[in-house]
Amino acid sequence: MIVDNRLTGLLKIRYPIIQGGMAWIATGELAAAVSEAGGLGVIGAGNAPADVIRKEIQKVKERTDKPFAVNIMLLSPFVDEIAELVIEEKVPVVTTGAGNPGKYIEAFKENGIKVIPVVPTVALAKRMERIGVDAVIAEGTEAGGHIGEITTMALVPQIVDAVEIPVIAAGGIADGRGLIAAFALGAEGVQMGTRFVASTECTAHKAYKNAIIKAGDRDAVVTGRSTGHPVRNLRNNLTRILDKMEKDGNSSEEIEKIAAGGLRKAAVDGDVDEGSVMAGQIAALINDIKPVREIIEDMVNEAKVILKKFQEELEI
Ligand code: TUI
Repeated sequence: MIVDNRLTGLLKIRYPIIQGGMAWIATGELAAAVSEAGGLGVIGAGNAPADVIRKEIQKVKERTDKPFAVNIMLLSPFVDEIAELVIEEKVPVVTTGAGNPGKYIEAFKENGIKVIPVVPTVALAKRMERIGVDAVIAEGTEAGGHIGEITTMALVPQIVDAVEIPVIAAGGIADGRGLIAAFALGAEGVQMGTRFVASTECTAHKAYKNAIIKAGDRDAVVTGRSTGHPVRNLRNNLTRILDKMEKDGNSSEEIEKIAAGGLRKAAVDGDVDEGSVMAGQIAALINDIKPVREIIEDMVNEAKVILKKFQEELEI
């Protein structure tokens, strides 16, 4: 089975399923597993320097000859050296997050790198198309981590109507129903983060994965709205402290000091009480940890069943 559309053609992948480029979580092991299973695996560069990410790229190249990507987090202090690294290592695809990748696009294009930015608004999607990106990821506010304000349901069709390039839906997608919904909105692919955290191959701490499994529908909360840096995390001691600091009118610098290093604390050390457990609203739908290949194949099979049922029900 293969999905034949513009996105799978562009990226040379079997299924239009892209893995989120999650800092501290999207390591070479996870990225290689997703690419080997027919999706697009993504290494999350986060705030790491180039020498750290070079090792993750080597891991992927050792494990698979299929295409993969590096996600460049544009707020990183190492963004320039990561941009040079992906060119040097001939990484086939770059996704970007948390900003406007404009100043790097020309160099990436010159080196044959496909560029796919995450966009939280229609305006940014249009701007990105104008400067020549290959596709956009329309990420709704349901997503985990650093987020925009518009829901996936409202954002995806608006961006689909505003641009000609392929649109990938992200935020709130974890199974075949989400895949079909995204395609119904006009997307040609999906990006999933939280679902892939709860996978066998993901190297995040067991406690982080279990926090996702245990999460209920109201547990993925947003902090930092008032300071202009909204981030979605699973509710814990840290989110309660950050909430209180915001209400007490602390400056964004003071709040950032408390939040800094929180993702490493949760994802690597397994401190899910005091650390930052970034996850999307769909965490509550995820009830098992399974191999990446199963996540992808179950999802595509579920999508096929949904379509068949609908076709049978549809009176023409
Ligand atoms: O980037 C993400 N998710 C992330 S990045 C991250 S690391 C971090 N941690 C704490 C604070 C800040 C960052 C954790 N999760 N998703 C993609 C994404 N990009 N969501 C929203 C955006 C975005 C926002 C504004 C993209 C572009 C943008 O442009 C603003 C502009 O410059 O026009």
